[in-house]
Amino acid sequence: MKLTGFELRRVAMPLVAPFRTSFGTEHARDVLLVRALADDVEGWGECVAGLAPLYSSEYVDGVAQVLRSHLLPAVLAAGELTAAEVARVLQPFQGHRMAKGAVEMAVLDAELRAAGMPLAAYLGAVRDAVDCGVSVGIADDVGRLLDEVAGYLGEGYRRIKLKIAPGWDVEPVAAVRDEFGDELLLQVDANAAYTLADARHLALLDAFDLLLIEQPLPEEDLRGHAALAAKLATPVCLDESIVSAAAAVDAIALGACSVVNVKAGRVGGYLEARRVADVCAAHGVPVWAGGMLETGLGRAANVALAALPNFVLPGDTSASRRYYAQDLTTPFELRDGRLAVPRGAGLGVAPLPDVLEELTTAVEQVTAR
Ligand code: OSB
Ligand code: MG
Repeated sequence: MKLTGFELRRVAMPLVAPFRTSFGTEHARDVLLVRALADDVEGWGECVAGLAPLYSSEYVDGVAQVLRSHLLPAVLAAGELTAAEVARVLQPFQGHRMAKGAVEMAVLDAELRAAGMPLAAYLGAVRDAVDCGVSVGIADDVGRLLDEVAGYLGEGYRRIKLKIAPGWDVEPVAAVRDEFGDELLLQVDANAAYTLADARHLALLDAFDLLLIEQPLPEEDLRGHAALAAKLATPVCLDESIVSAAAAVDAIALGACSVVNVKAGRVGGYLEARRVADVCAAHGVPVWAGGMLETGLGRAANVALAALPNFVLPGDTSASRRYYAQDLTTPFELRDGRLAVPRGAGLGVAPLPDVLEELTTAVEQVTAR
């Protein structure tokens, strides 16, 4: 594919309700979209970085800066290239995986559209619909949490993930288990809010038969996760720590996790995400598709990823309405607790032109120099 340029676009996406985690409360996403332009085709990438570097070191203004000054000029200077070659062209630049992932996604969408191939088929999907869970933020009180969970279960979600933090862990988990019964697939996500000194407290969660506890300790603390995993009956799953397939291999070898949350943005793109799933499969470690409050663009790609063979647990691939009153694409709707894998070429979805125009706050062109 010979690219003629890129467009960087910022889109204001208000959330239907504030989303509170151990690292902060999000009211809206300031989404950075990367549009890859070629002669006869275009492709869309969505960057998952948040407003502030709270989940990871990347944040949306920083991503825009590294894209315009470094990454996009390098891709344009490389001339003819395939999406699979984008990571090699960007390899000299350290880190900035969310930025790299957004570029690769845009080039991949353009390439697959030109070839008439759906992303799911390209990645090796084995399902045409995926089981969906929902990630439930920290609530003001347990009563409100139970109402929220009841609403999601009424919509058909097949698994509930509760965000936890010190002071909001055993009590809400016990209440949800008590209210909705032993059959409910239930897991928790700490977003790195605990320390190894909390091991005895976290072991209290063992009583609730959770599918997993996600990222209890800081991103770089693989040894701490291994030590914690040895003290818990609840399986430890890693999110923030798994920044590459190599990191997944190390984490598994150390005994730091027995489940992995796969997010393309966090590992530098959907191709590396597939490698993460592959190395996990080789070690008998199940994976599931995480999410970063994506619009319909990122959601389409996450659903395609979740259709791969080793994605055996329901993902954080929720319907559009769980996040946005107006999605950027035709909304994803839950059917019997599942989302259909898009069938069209590339992402299989594109921004609705009027909605995109209305929500766009800034546009910038980056062309070859
Ligand atoms: O840790 O999985 C996480 C959202 C933003 C940043 C980090 C996380 C999340 C979620 C929501 O849990 C997942 C989703 O529904 O997209
Ligand atoms: Mg997480």
